Amino acid sequence: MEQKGFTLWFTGLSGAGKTTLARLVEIELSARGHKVEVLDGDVIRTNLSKGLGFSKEDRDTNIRRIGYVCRLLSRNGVVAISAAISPYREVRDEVRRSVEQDGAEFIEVFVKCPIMVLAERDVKGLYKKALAGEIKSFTGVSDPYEEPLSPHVLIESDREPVELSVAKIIGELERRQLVPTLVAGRTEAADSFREEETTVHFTLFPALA
Ligand code: ADX
Repeated sequence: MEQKGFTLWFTGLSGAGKTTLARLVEIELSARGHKVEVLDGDVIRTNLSKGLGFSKEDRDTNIRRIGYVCRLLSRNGVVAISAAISPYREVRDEVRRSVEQDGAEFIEVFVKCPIMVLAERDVKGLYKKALAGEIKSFTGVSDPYEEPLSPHVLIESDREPVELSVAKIIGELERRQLVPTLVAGRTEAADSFREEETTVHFTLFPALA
């Protein structure tokens, strides 16, 4: 079966879990035979968007660049996964339209987590600094975050185990027939591997099978 490219677009505050989920979904989709590329905000800002800051203009430029790469990948059969805050609705919608223009699907995943929980966890120590006024224009503290109005998948990362979040995302992709559904742990791709007597591990979470 030829794999269809598409764009899986995570959006949410810093620390909400976008990168973790993107990486887990990447592993799962790779195991099901897809070519996958993750475009992570923190990483992109060290290369493709190096030098950009956090003004609205720079964030929009960052998102347009990531969106453009997602578009190119998606139309060439690759699963493009974006994990950037992408705080502005209008630019997210612009990217969605450009991906769809080329005939690929764009699936928006909102990783929702209350700011109080994020500030409490503060894995990178940035919320403390932002709340103390040491970082200006910090998303959710002193800079806007526009929640998606109707995301395709809603993840409440402070309330659900990560396995459930991954299952919800994979479930949405299966429902759209973008990824093969596992039947008792088997897929078409898996069967063809078996014919070649190769052992492969298909899923990260057997409970999904
Ligand atoms: S976006 O707004 O342009 O989509 P992006 O996802 O690339 O943001 O980068 C966000 C990351 O940059 C955060 O996870 C955090 O580590 C870091 N960061 C540094 N300064 C800020 C800031 N002012 N607002 C948000 N994130 C910041």
